[in-house]
Parts: sequence; C-alpha cells; structure tokens
Amino acid sequence: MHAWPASEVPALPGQGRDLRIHDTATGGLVTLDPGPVARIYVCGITPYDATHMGHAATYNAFDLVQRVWLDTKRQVHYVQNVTDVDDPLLERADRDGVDWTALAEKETALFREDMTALRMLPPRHYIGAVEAIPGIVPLVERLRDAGAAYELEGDIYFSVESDPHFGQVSHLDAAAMRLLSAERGGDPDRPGKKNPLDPMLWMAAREGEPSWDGGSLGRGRPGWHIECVAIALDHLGMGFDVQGGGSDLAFPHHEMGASHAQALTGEFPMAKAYVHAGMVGLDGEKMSKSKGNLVFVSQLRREGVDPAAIRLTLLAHHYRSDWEWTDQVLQDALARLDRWRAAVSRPDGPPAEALVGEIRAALADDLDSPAALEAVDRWAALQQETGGTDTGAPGVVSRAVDALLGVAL
Ligand code: 5CA
Ligand code: ZN
Repeated sequence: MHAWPASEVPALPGQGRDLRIHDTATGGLVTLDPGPVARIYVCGITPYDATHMGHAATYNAFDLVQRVWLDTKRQVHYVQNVTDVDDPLLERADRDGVDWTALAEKETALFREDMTALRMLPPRHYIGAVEAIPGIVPLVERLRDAGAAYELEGDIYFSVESDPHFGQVSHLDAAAMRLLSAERGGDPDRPGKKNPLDPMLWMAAREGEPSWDGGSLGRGRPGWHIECVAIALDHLGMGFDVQGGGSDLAFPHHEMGASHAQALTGEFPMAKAYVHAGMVGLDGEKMSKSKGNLVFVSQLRREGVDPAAIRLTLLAHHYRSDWEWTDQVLQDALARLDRWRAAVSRPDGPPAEALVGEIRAALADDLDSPAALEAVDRWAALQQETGGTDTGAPGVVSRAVDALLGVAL
C-alpha cells in the first residue's frame, strides 16, 4: 500500500539530542540508543471512519519521535499498518450498505490527505492487513505446531501461557485484563478456551464475511494482534526501538502482540520501549468512532482551519496526558500561529541558537512539546518587546519549528 508524500525536513545547525521516553513496560523513562537506523512500529488506523483529533494526536507524538531521531542524523525505519479487515470495519460497511473494501479505501485515502496536511512524516512501509495475510498464515502455523496455539471449532487461539513474559507490557491484574479484553475485541466468555484471555490468531471463514486461503489453517481471516506482529517482524525484526500507539492499545493489543512475537522467536523483548499516547476526549468522554463524539481533521480543513493550527493544538498538550478537545484550545493555537508567523516574517530578531537548543532539549525529554512551544513563545515575545539585530534568526526559528515540530510558518 502506498503511504503519503513526505514534507521536507530542513537540516538544523548544531547537534540533536538522544531521546528519553516513557516506556509502559518498565513504567519509567528510558534513554533509547538506536543504531544508525532507528526502528519504530506505530499501529495504524482501522479505516471505517475519518481521522479524528485523537488519532491525529497519537500520530503527532510518533512524528515527533521521528523528528528527534532525524535531528540526530539517524535514518528512521518507520512502519505503520492499516487494519483494512476487522469486525468494526465489516460492521460499519454492513450498517451503511456499502462494500467494505470501498469503505476501507475511501477512509485510508482521507487519512493520507489528513496526514499530509498535518505534515506527519510518512512511514517507509505502509502495510494493509489484507496484503499481509500471506505472511501471517505461516506464523500462525508455526505457533500452532510449537504448541503455543490451539484450535477451537475451526478458529485458532494463541495460548497466553506460552509466553513467560505475558503481562509485562501492561502490568494489569487478571480482572482488569479480562474486562479490557471484553471491551477491546476479545472474547473472554467464549466456552472452551484454555484461558479466557487467549486471543484469536485465525478466524475460520464465517457465512457472508470475507475469507482467504489459510493453507493448513483452512479459509479464514487473521486476528488483530498477529497482523501487527507479522508486519513488524517482516519489516523490522525483533528488538526494534519503539512500539507505539494510543494508551488504549497497551492491553490487549500490544501485550498480546509482544507475546506472539516472543513465543515465535524465543527472543525478548519485541520492542525496547512501548510508548503510549494519552486519550483525547470530547464532552467528557474519550473520542471514539464507536461513540461518535468526534472532531474530524478533514471537517476542520473543509471549514478552512489552517492545518498548522490543528498541529499546534496537538503540540500544546503533552502526548502522555489525556485532554479534551474544545473550541478554546483551537482558538489559542490560531492566536499562537499568528504571533509566530508575524515574528518570523520580520527581517531580524534575537539570536536563535539558544532557542533551537531549548526545543531540542524539551523534545528529547519525553517529547515535552508544550515546553518547546513555550520556548518559541518567549523568543517571539522578546522580539516583539526589544527587537533584535540577528538577521539570520527568523529563518533559523522557522526552520527549527518546521524540522522539529512539523509546523510550517
Ligand atoms: N488499527 C488499530 C491498531 S492496529 C486501531 O487501534 N485503529 S484505530 O483507528 O482505532 O486507532 C488508531 C490509533 O489512534 C491507535 O493508536 C489508537 O490508540 C489511537 N486513538 C484512537 N482513539 C484515540 C483517542 N481518542 N485519543 C488518542 N488516540 C486515539
Ligand atoms: Zn496494531
């Protein structure tokens, strides 16, 4: 599947900093030490509706990870999936009387447009679940043949007990896991399972639903977690630097994915850091396609809102906090964008080297984008109050804001 066009990332003077980031698995900050090629997998959308601010906030966080790494002169090997076959997609297509493949294509196309408008750097590999099926089947067969998976009425389940490290991503107790499993695509109450938490790896073909040739597994379609594992292992291998997504993916998705990969390879861990973005809400509830309380990127764009202001709204919140989308946060970002644009349009200003260092330091410190924005605010205010004589400064600020924050002034 093709991704979307990359916006150019200007090179900056001086030296970028290594990223220290919160890892859900260890519960603390870890300083990542990727080699010359940093490896990151970020879970992509399930394309049954348009990109909302929650999605955009999560992808913004991982775009910052990329930008910090690029600033240290590393290459970034970024992989993202599209869950282009799954229950919610099929259910929505059914409800609306449309073809599920057409729905997935339409919403994925819109996502690409939204990501391009927001200047999110594209993944190097953008892979759909459907196109990954030929790679998924042998993995499920291997898990089954190794005794880490079992059959139940034609469906194949992963046995969570086959991974000694199961539970070490999210650190939840059994009751919490069971609850979340039921909420997030699992079937803990299905009779006959060895452990209620065991997730499906391969679902045997159902009447009226799409299915694919699964070799010795029979016709069917893949489970959710094995989709991301197959794509990640194929393009990144084990021990990659960051597995990313929203906090609602820590369990079961990332927990199960890690266990699948660890059971398959005998290696640990699948990812050096499991990084989770907070949830964006609207009217007191998590923004979600199933609840329908949504603000869409594409809707705001249609209304003429500058995508740079949408991006600044996201950046004004720390990626790990849960926050509410309101009209006010967007108004604040629009005002900030105006101030910054006025500042970089002047012929000179206070020196910008220290500011570039402050933005770098803020982002390297667990992606503290609010602190980075405040540093730019201070430079713009100083220029407004006392002026400055450095004729190169406005250009340096503009390039730094573009390269490190993805905002084109
Ligand atoms: N296709 C799967 C991942 S493999 C999926 O979760 N798709 S999704 O469309 O539901 O979500 C895409 C990404 O947006 C996920 O990382 C999810 O955690 C994140 N996300 C969803 N809702 C919100 C929200 N309200 N706030 C922040 N992030 C969110
Ligand atoms: Zn995923």
